[in-house]
Amino acid sequence: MADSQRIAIVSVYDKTGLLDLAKGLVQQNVRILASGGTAKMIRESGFPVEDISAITKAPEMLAGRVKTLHPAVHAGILARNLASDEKDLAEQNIDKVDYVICNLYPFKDTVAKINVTVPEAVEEIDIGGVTLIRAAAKNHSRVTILSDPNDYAEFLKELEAGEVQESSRKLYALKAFEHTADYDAAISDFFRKQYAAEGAQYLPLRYGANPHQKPASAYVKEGNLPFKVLCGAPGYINLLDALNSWPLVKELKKALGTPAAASFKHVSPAGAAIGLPLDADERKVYMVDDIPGIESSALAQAYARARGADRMSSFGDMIALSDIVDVATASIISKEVSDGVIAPGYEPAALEILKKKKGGKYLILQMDPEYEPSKTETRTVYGVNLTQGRNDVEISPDSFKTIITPKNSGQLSESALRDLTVATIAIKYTQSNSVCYATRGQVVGLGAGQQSRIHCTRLAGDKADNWWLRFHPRVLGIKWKKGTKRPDKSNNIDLLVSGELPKSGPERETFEAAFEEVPAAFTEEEKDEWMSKLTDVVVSSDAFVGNPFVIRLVLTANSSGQFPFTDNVYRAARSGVKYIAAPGGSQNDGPVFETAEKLGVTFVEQKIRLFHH
Ligand code: 93A
Repeated sequence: MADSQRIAIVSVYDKTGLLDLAKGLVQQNVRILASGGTAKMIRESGFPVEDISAITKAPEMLAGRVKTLHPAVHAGILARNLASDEKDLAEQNIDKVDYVICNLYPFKDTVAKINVTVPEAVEEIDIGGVTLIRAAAKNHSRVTILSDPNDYAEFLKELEAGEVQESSRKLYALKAFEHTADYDAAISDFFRKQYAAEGAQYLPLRYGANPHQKPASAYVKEGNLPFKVLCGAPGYINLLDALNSWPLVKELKKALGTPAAASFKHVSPAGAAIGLPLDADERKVYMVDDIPGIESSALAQAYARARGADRMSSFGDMIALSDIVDVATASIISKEVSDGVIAPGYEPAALEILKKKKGGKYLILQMDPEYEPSKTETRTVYGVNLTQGRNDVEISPDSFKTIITPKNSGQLSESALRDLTVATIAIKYTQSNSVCYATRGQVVGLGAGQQSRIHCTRLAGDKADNWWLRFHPRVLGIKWKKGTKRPDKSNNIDLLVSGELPKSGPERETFEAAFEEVPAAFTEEEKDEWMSKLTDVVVSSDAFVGNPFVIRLVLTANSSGQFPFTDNVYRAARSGVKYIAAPGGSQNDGPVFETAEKLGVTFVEQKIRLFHH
């Protein structure tokens, strides 16, 4: 064999374009060595080809399980242009391989067949081909690896022109590594479903976000899932809620040192709170005045507040609790319509209470409190992988040190720092845009997922107003008809305080039927008068409140010389807001700060943008 003759190893399952490739290689005087079926097809077409055994001196064995696995092949591929490698090859009489053309057994197609067995799948696990591809890709500084028949034509063009360029070899190597990685992922995916302990590393789900979105599952690639299912069967959205609400309560507890709770719906909090004692009105408004032991359970107080913030939105919630669940907390949950709970543990009696919910199907997840997710996260959207560093920024009372207005003011009060921490950690786990109003250690209004910030501010502000109107003596004094259920009470109170109550018609009649004495609708004056009593509310925003100034200024700056779109500050102030925390840096900062100053609102620059999707 002349030293100069280049060698190609060809071993392809998908034989598309094989004969054109062989023809091109022959024209360039490349020696072709091929595995059984590949060699046969080339030979039958009249092109010169040798079997791999010409260099291995060993036949294909084990019904094809060993075809190319041999030092004569792999040393030929892996050898570098180093004297020591050349010496090793010469001692073993092995020639260098220049080109490897290989594609793999169709594992994915095989396992996609209905009722495929493990032995059938096993036979489709390509070993030798993967080894060829990885070896050639590893040594791409010298060797060209073609793993995709679509690349043959371009490869031959380069070959005809002289030699395959380094830049091409690099791209082919990348493609080869992606190919084997994808292949291995398909194999582990198949065996995870077959062999992984169900509920430990892998959890099949009935369906995804909607019943037609099948199959669905939750899994980790290493170790076990960080939670155990103690009762019920989680749905896809339950897990989205659980895995967003758990870090919220964990961070809240870490930041403020108090048990924390969150009530989630559709991957945003309806409420979140820390455990602060409840006064008599709060116990009534949050419908927990009959819960034994609540006065001594900070966790129960936290959930009462989280659930009480927006009872309409919390209907059917996924609950996250930072601490071991006690009987008082479980007793509140047992009375509410809820889908599930995630917590680091459960007292036995509390677990018994929860297991009785929903006819024994209530979802109870036990979270490993020590679990730390990896620093990067990846998701696939419409077939495209998106990857980012996890948002592991820590929010604490120290995050609110940069006070912009009023100028020369001292440190914020402890309660302001506490509430800003609650509101800001809540928005860290809220679908953007988001704006959160908080007071008394709890969320009282949260605007999530609005494309316009002012709509978030209004939505959250309206919710905060509704929350506060629920403390109005007229609401506290409501006399319900006997047998009125908790959700109906919440709905009717919401109709009353939101101003959505129709004057007449069937909805009005249903409303009236719930009461012993029908409460009068609130007049605007009554509302205003009551709202004026709400003070010391804080607001946190996940991004600039003055954004996007430039576009708006150009389009709509008014002739009075006043800057418009300080609207967020004006709206917040109407709901008793005394503190606003938001990232600064918008070109509209100046007017926003001036407006805050004018309205007696303390503006704190919280420097980190907290978009969440
Ligand atoms: O069973 S294998 O893993 N053992 C091997 O040594 C081996 N070498 C190449 N399968 C092996 N191959 C694969 O055979 C290639 O990846 C290719 O998909 C297929 C080509 O076989 P044939 O040339 O006999 O059609």
